Amino acid sequence: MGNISFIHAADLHLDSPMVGLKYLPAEILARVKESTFTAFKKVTAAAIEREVDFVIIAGDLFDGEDRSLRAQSRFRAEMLKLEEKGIPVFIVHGNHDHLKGSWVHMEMPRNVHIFDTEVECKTITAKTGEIVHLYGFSYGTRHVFDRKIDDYQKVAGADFHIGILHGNERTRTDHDNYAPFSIRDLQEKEFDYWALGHIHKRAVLSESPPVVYPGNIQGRNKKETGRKGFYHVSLTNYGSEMDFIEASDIVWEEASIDVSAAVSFHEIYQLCLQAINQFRRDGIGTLLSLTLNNVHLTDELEAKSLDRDLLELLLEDEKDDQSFVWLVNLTILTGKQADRGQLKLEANFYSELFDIIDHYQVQDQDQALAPLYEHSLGRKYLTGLTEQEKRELVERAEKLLIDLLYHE
Ligand SMILES: [Mn+2]
Repeated sequence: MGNISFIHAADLHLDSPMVGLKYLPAEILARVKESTFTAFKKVTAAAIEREVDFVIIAGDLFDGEDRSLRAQSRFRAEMLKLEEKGIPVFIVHGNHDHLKGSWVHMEMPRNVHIFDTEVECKTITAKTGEIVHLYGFSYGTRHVFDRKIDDYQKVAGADFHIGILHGNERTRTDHDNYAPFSIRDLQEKEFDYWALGHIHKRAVLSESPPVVYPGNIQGRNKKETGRKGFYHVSLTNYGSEMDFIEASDIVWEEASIDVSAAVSFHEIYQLCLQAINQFRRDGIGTLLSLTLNNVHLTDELEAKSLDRDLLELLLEDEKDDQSFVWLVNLTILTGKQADRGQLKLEANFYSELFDIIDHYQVQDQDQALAPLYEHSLGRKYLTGLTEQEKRELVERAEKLLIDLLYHE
């Protein structure tokens, strides 16, 4: 019985602009901006080292529909490395890099096979002589809401059948419902593997056959936490084996620590250092959001230093460290952090408050920020906030409010 092995990656988002990070020190910012490429190099290096039969990339190779030339040329360089080793690459384009976008076209080497906008079947013969059918389609436009899954039809004559699909498993309501499908839809096709893309959080939706979102290869913001990477998959006639390989060069993390036992600035500082060092990993950069809960310093001078000096102190030696842990957020809370449900039970007032927060509109926020953004000096130096930054502002405001209100 033969077996085949391949790499399944998705959502490379090459040259992602990494918005909202301009305040990072130059060395770290440069590393973050390079990180999607660094991560992708790990994908191709693994393909070569593990001598796989082929590589699948399940959509969103490029972050923008204009596919920067820088991103294309660096992607092409990686493809050439694979061509030299005789490794074919099968690609579908997703909602981010759909085919209607306008970009300066850069020719890819012959080992690169790109699926067209209608579902089609491509054939490859593995090193062991096994014949593999791969099925997939690329997004012709940004918004594809059709049930493309209905167009996937098994074509006889292969030892293995692999579906490639950039789309949304329909219960995942927090994502755009592109090319929706259910797990049952996929299982009914009786393929041997489903290589999915679109959802950036890694998830194995089914084991047999494997239905897999590998997640993106490099986190792009603080919502995309944890180690990111791709799968090395082996299929035999008896089943499958999957090996997750980390690709991320920069990892986003979040943590909160209870500092109620600390009685001095120095003790809190030590606890922070401890937390930071727990995240330090050799050769990997970490961007950490840290929350301190139950801060109670009675000495006024020490308490003031928390706001004024702690962050700066914690960042001091990080920028020169290859394995840095950089605090992108330090939230200092004095009260207990109770959750919404618990607070609502305690007083009606909280239900009302959360209602107001949930219905807080963009125009309210713009109005609140107007004195800053319409100030003659402010206007000159400030760039607008992204949707995500606006949401974060509201989240942080909620935390602060609760902290102040809930103070014992
Ligand atoms: Mn994506």
